[in-house]
Amino acid sequence: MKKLIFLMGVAIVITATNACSNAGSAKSEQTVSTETNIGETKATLIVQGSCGMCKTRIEKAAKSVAGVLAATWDAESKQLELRYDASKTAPEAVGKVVATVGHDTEKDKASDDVYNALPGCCKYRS
Ligand SMILES: [Cu+2]
Repeated sequence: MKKLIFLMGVAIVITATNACSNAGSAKSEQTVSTETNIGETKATLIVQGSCGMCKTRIEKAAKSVAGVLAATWDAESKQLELRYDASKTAPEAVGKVVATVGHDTEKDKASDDVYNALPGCCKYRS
């Protein structure tokens, strides 16, 4: 474990060193972070849900939003990982749509009517 932390430290130092040495010179080198490609941005939303049916419903709703390139929800972590075109949509807009199909997000809550209509296995509110 200590070795791993040490290696991570070394990696950070190397990254920092590269950033410095690149600053003045290599103009042709793109400084694209691992989180963002051109026209594609990543974000993670916390979305409440419980089962595989929830996963299908949440991902379908997220992908229905124009500009969303990929959406993957994990039942255990409750994380909805999004890849989207930031010029077309934003995570907040996706969260609103996900809430309309019955799943609470950090900012938007599903209406009681929609929530109560979910199948029993999908009830996540305690
Ligand atoms: Cu479910």
